Amino acid sequence: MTGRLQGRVAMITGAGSGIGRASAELFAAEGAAVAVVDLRADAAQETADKITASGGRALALAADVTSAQQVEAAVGQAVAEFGSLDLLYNNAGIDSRGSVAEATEEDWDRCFAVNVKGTFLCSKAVVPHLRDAGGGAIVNQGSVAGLVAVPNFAAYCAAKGAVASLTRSMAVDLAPQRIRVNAICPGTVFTPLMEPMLRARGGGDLEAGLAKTLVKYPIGRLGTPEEIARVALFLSSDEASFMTGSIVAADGGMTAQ
Ligand code: NAI
Ligand code: 1HS
Repeated sequence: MTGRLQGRVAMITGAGSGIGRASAELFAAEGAAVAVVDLRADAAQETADKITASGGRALALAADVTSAQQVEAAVGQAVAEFGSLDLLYNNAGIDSRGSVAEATEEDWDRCFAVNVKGTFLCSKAVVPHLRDAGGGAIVNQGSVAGLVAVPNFAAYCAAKGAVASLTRSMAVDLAPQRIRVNAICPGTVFTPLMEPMLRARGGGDLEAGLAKTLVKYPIGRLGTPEEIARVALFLSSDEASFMTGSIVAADGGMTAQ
């Protein structure tokens, strides 16, 4: 199917890599003009170049989602380029390893700044434009770690739990303005974010770390960025018109056990 986002304008954060890049490419292939936001300007540009090379519309924007000023500037540039905004995918995130005893205050603050405050700041900056457009959809990036405990991920589990709570709160507050808000909770997807964690879990051996992780997944494999992108596409599209406040696991059965 194509054209599910025809005529829409989407902003995707953390779109220079992994799930965000796959989503930007898919949204563009489905007809959206995409504002590709990332902390790393070169990575954002690479994603935007891939989209334009395939005949899509994209604008690369360098911004740190933890900075209100940078987020507002990026949103302003996106609206100046594309004329409006209909969709936001709050995908930018970082992990944070360690139990409460091991994690530092800096780990905790940075984890919450990117995953939670970033979601808040981007939503705050985008909502007036969605309102102007007559409504829209926001997808927040949660994690299975926000639904169940993942050992030695204390700050990350807490931050992704907060993203799920924030999603419900936003859904209720923004429903009268015809803005739907849902969250995706992916299980492990092999991206640059996860590789160090998998290696550490295997005592430095990636294959051993993968084997220890796979036992948690009834489906017998990890996810792919494209599989999560397809969930984000569905939640962003009119096909999900009766969904808001939903926390959707996309995890190969990991949290079903
Ligand atoms: P990734 O590391 O491949 O990509 C994340 C992108 O976000 C990078 O390009 C990075 O530069 C950007 N970014 C980081 N901090 C930023 C900031 N302050 N402002 C703007 N951009 C920033 O990560 P991946 O795996 O694609 O993860 C994307 C999201 O999915 C994250 O929220 C992550 O927590 C979540 N997630 C990932 C899972 C996985 O197994 N890979 C599983 C569940 C959730
Ligand atoms: C980083 C991402 O949100 C996944 S949390 C780790 C889940 S598990 O596969 O190690 O149980």
